[in-house]
Amino acid sequence: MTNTNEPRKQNMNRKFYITTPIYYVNARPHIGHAYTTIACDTVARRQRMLGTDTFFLTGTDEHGQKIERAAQAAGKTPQQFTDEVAGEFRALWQRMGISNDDFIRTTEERHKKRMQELFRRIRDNGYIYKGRYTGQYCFSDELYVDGAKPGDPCPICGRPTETVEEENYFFKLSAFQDKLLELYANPDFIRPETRRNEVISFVRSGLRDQSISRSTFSWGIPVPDDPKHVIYVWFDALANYITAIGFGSTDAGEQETFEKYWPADVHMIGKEIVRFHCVYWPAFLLAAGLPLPKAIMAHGWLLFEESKMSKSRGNIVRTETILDVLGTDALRYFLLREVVFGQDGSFSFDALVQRYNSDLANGLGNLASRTLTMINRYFKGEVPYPSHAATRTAADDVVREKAEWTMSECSQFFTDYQFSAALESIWIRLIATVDKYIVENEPWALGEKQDEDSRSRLATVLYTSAEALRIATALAHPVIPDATAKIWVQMGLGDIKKFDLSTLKWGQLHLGTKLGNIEPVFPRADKSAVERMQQMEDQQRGSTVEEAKIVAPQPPAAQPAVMAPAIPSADRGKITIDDFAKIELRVGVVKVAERVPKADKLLRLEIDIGTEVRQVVAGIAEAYAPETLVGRKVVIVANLAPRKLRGLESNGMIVAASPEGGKPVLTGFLEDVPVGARLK
Ligand code: ME8
Repeated sequence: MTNTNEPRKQNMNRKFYITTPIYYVNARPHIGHAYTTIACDTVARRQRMLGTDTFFLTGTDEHGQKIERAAQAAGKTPQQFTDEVAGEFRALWQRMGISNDDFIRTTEERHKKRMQELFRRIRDNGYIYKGRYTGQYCFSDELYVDGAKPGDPCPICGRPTETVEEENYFFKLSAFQDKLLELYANPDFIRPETRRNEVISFVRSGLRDQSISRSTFSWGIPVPDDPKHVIYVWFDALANYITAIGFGSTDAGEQETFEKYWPADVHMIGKEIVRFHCVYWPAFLLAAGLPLPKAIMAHGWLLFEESKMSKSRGNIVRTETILDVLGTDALRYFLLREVVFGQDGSFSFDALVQRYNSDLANGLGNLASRTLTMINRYFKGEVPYPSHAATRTAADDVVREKAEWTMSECSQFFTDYQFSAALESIWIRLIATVDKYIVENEPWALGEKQDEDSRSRLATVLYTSAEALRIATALAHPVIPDATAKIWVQMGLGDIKKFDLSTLKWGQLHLGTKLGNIEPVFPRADKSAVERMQQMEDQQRGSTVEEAKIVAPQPPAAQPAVMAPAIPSADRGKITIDDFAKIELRVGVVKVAERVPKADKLLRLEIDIGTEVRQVVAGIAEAYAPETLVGRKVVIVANLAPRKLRGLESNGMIVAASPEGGKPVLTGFLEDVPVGARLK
């Protein structure tokens, strides 16, 4: 269990169970993963603040052929490999202060046993049978692609599917078509509506039984009583939502936990895995006779350089870069404010820094520091109270009304997972109003005067501002927990986690509350922040460009890799000659070389490889001046999927040795070699 130190409140008669997808461990975490986790963490924190008994689950999806292949490519056993990457996810969430109550790994014994129990239950209920599967499969998405022909692309990622032919266990998905359609009649079950409509039309078009086991590799959970088969990774993964909270356990306490929290109140997911969650998962549960989750909320994709951020496209942004430069709250605020939850949204460092400065440094941060500093200066650090009714003005009431309005609409927006609208309400309706109020009422001018009316008016203005600040801080706490906790302490209010959000109303700030030490919570970021983050990311990507290491082989287009003979365990981590043959290394000659603006490490090259001239962006600028490269022969990986670096498409990878701690050294030949020659 992690981060269970949230104080629980008295009013715990309601429960809330929320989950993230469990992330594949073939790739290091990036801000796409952080996005869903942050959204769930925000909801969980808000529920806890409202006094709800909340359980927040995340974890890692560690079985299946994709992971087995990634481990092989890294020269590790699957267990070593999954231990490492799962550790990175866990460490990142801890660093970010994610308040998950548990972290499930599908390779844990508790999950394996309970998953097998679910399989048995469904089989005993008559919904599993043995058959033969011949068809197309996408290894990247671990997806059976019904109706596809050999070589057809995967509908999710677009990679070529592979032909799979094997004896499998099948799940009678076709038996659940009507029940599923009945379920979707509830408009809250799948959100947003676009996703709901897609699912309805998919199910209406007819459901085919689903293969739920594989028998040509072994990295998975054995099928009970037939260990030649391993359970299909998606079936295994979906079950985490119940195994983690005690389904199938023999322990009475764990059974109680399951009874208490299941069904989930919401499974939060990205839109590409809607079908698994809205069709297969409810059908599995129906087949097992278990209650169904109450809602599935699918958000859109974070895009970077115009396409979905993902490892395979090579356009990921690492979370750590943003944490190092701006901190967790900045990332949380940006993602939830900038992207309309449910729709796709672009990420850029420029937009991140701009939001940070305008909304956090100049917005909430500035409101807190100027209000509290003036209370310190003019009232010896104690919250003043408006004493004379005669000095009150309509402007004070406007602030109060806006605060009340914000509290009420925010609550609805958060309940509907409209994070961006909730934050807009806090910032535009409330914080901007108070800022204007302060400017118009000039407390600094009132502070210079000693007459009783001016003192009274000053007290009113500062009380009103501080009270609005307190309300904005409480409402924003689930989104930006660190900074708001600090402001709360600076306001003399103690531990914000102990505050019961359900009681929030205007006027709770007590006269005479003694302020704490005042320090800025969001120091302004200067222009170099964007460059620093970009450089940190370029270095990461540059290093993968520079390294002459052979990357994990992608599955071949038509050849069924599952039919290939298994690699003996002593040779795990090695690749076969066929794997090597998939990498097309060719001799090219550099025609054009120039620096990439604002990227110290990158050069843009045009390389003639005999049949065409390719643009390649290479991280070798610190080792080679562009003019020394023109006319030089180099080796490039010619069949690497294109990717974008600094907005430039890179079509191939230049091969270089990367001495430890030194600069990259390009490969070359002692004899003359014709352009286009292949290295084999
Ligand atoms: O699909 N934008 O794992 P996964 C927004 N193991 N969200 C993104 C994103 C992006 N660019 N990239 C990733 C799997 N995500 C399965 C899930 S659940 C039983 C099994 C987030 O590692 C988003 O939540 O590919 C997406 O659904 C999830 O990470 C996919 O993670």
